[in-house]
Amino acid sequence: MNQLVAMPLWRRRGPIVALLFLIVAAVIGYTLFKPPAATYKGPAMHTFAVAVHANDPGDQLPVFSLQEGDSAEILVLSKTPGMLMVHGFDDMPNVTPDHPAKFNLRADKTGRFSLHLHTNDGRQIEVAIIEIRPRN
Ligand SMILES: [Cu+2]
Repeated sequence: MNQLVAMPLWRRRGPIVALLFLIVAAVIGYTLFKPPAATYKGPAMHTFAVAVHANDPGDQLPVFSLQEGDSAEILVLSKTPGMLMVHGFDDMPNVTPDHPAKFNLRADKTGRFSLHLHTNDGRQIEVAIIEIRPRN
């Protein structure tokens, strides 16, 4: 008599069952212990937009937050003509009521900086705060 026929079904299928068990164990193990999804932590490019308006001391200004190494392009609209400035950064674009400005910034230093408008008639108007945090 054939010995295989005499064996119980689970013994004849032993290698297949073992393989299935290993596959199921691998899937469960991967599901339980898979590493967290990778998150990009490198420099980022940000775009912001703000409208200039005369403000009083104590008024809340918008805060644009960056991390060191990031870049930002800030679209600025103004009814008052003048030159935009952030002390310590190179870009100083002119803005007029007809031509919004794009202020470009590379966050190569950290701290809180004032984006302000030097108006053509000699005033200074605070526009926004740029906050650059150290990269972890
Ligand atoms: Cu200035």
